[in-house]
Amino acid sequence: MKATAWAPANIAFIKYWGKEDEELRTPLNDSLSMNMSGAFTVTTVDFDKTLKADRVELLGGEFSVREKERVTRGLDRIRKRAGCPEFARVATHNSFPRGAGSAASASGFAALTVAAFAALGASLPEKDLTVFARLGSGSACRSIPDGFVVWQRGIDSDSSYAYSIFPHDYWDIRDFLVIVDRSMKKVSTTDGMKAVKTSPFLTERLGQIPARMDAIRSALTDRDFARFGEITEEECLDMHHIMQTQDPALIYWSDTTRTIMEAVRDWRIQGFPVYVTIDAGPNVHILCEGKDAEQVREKIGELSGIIEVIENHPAPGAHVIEEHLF
Ligand code: 2P0
Repeated sequence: MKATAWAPANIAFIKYWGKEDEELRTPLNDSLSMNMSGAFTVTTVDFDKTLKADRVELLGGEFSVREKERVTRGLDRIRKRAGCPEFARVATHNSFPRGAGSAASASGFAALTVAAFAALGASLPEKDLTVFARLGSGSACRSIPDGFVVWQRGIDSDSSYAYSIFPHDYWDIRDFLVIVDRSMKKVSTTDGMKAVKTSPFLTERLGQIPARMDAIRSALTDRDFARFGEITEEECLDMHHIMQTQDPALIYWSDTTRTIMEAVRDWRIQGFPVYVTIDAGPNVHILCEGKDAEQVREKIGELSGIIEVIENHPAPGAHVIEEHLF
């Protein structure tokens, strides 16, 4: 009744910002992401009939009451599906700071879903696993399939699932996650997204997403990095424009965020094919191709105000591993 899973965080190139249904966490639009090799969660789940309640533990940190309840609700859904009445002991370890954008809930719910079903001996199709992960945290569904992943909006819960479009070894894109602030954000993504419809620009954004999805898929198919980077930056700025024009406005960038965005633009003018994307926080993802990684690493080393850099290449999706946390 015990199993452990590894799950990557993922970085979205076409972003999820806004829900169709708050409870089901179905999104307003399709999104597209890449799994991150260096930012991941390992979770062990043990269903134990001697327990009187779930015991949920974050190694090297502390879950809030709200986070623990969210994990318990996730376990309840899994218990119901697998027909198991037992409570579980859960231990989780993250390889990266929890305030790093939305990454921890994505890898966290992907790892929890895969570990819990494995502990119960239930083998679900990948599609169903992505739906269960999505119910815990929307972006978590994208951390289950391999490599480069699309989460389709769908028309209901069952049709809003994620699938791989290219495996992790398809293209050596590097994502340098530049941490400029380790603290937890003041407004959670779940709360921030609730106000999305107050932005007067949302309808326009949603109208542009299908063409942007087609364009980025064809840039990936052609391995056209400049095209891929342009679409990624355009999309990042568009999502932050929505955030900044919501009521109340959500401004996640810090001065260091802006300085890094400008530095990357300068590097591009100097001839380096390098682009940025930013999630719901001040940290910056700097993207380049593997062949340029060494030079970009050096350039990042010259920036000031940086706490930590996590270098990522495309990673496999969530999977069971043999080594348990307890
Ligand atoms: C994304 N984000 O596509 C975007 C970019 C944040 C900015 O997915 O409420 O933490 O748990 O479904 O999954 C953050 O969303 O939100 C997110 P919930 P989640 O990666």
